[in-house]
Amino acid sequence: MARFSFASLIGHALAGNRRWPAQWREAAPQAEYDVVIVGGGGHGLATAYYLAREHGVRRVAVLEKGWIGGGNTGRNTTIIRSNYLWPESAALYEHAMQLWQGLSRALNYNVMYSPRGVMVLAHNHHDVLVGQRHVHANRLAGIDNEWLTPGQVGDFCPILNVSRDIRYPILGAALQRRGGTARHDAVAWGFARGASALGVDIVENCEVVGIDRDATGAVCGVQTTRGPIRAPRIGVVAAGHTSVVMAMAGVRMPLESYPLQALVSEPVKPAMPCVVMSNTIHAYMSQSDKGEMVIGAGTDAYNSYSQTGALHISSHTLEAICELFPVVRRLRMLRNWGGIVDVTPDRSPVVGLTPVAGLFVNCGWGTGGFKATPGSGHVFAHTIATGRPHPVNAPFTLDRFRTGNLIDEAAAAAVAH
Ligand code: FAD
Ligand code: PYC
Repeated sequence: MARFSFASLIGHALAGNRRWPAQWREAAPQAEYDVVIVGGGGHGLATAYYLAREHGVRRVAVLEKGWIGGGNTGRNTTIIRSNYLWPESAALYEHAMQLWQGLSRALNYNVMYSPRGVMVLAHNHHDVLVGQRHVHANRLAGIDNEWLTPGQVGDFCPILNVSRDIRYPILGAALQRRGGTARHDAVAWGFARGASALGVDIVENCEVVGIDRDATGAVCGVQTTRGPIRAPRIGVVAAGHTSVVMAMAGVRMPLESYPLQALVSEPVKPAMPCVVMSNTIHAYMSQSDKGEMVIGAGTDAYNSYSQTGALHISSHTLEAICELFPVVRRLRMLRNWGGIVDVTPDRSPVVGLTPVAGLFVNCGWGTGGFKATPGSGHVFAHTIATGRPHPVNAPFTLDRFRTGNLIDEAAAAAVAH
């Protein structure tokens, strides 16, 4: 019988969702599993789903300290795109893009994937050069991306102010037409329901507070607020808190945590046909299916674990948004919140093995991991099930910070620079 935890319902209410959560089976923790996943965000749930579906590993527990999807998964601005610069990243995000296209059907759950086009604006000569370089690199890698003149930008998004005499004039834009959005909480619920139906235990209100290692140094279980659990394989997918969890196994991570915030307006009739991003001025906008303008800001300047964010950051974003989209000036903002993102030195994720046997890590997605959710779960499940990386995540090792094989995506990673 399906049961819903009180925390789930409160969480959904706080997040402003009026729809009842999907029917996954919330389980009590067992004493032993084949795999424990630490973190019930989209990436952790997707990993569990693909472990069960593609690798037949069904004695899996997803341990979540709060409610599923209550971390960055339920707090992001839902932009999906694969227009990253380097071939390794383009392959990773394109792998996810391919899965997004059939995800609702695969999960039998509408994740509301909407490829309405993502436009990245250029406001100065440097932006134009960087944007055009991305367009060329993407096309060489077989990924759609095209350069638009200011006039074409205005045609694609009529509510944008393309006048030359504004503070942040638009000199052109890169457009990925297959880019778009999906409904974030539906992604968590869809993967949770799919995993649960395959026998995965999803345990909410269960914080991992320790990682146990045996005499050989390999992991052998976790300590949680709901008791100890034995498992020979542990996947850490705890965005924002990865360093804290990995330290429990004695592994030091090259990560910094920052608050990143977003806002939504009161709902209005459809006015915004696409997604518009401005990396230079840290302002992003799309319109949700409920009618809210979904607006994203930049990261705070200082490290923190606070799920809010500094007021001057969102004020700056709203000033820029009002100049770019004069039509929204009189809209009232309904909600403002923050998430905690963990950022690596090269702004690319780490998905793979660790120096500790049986311990795997998936982290460092920074400000841009929502778009990767299905692809990340898919390749991480492969890595955990086989003990080897999938070809797509093979370059995203922890070891690259020792060898120097960095994948520098600072210019493509939206707000993480
Ligand atoms: P999360 O959803 O954060 O899940 C990690 C889970 O681990 C959490 O639920 C947490 O409670 C749990 N956890 C932590 N510690 C423990 C523990 N000790 N024990 C048990 N559980 C634990 N990405 C995009 O691609 N496009 C965007 O437009 C975009 N916009 C963003 C806007 C904002 C405001 C924010 C904050 C992020 C944005 N992102 C975006 C980034 C994206 O949200 C994240 O990269 C992605 O959701 C990470 O998913 P996850 O499943 O790894 O993490
Ligand atoms: O990764 O596209 C992105 C993004 C936009 C805003 C935050 N992240």
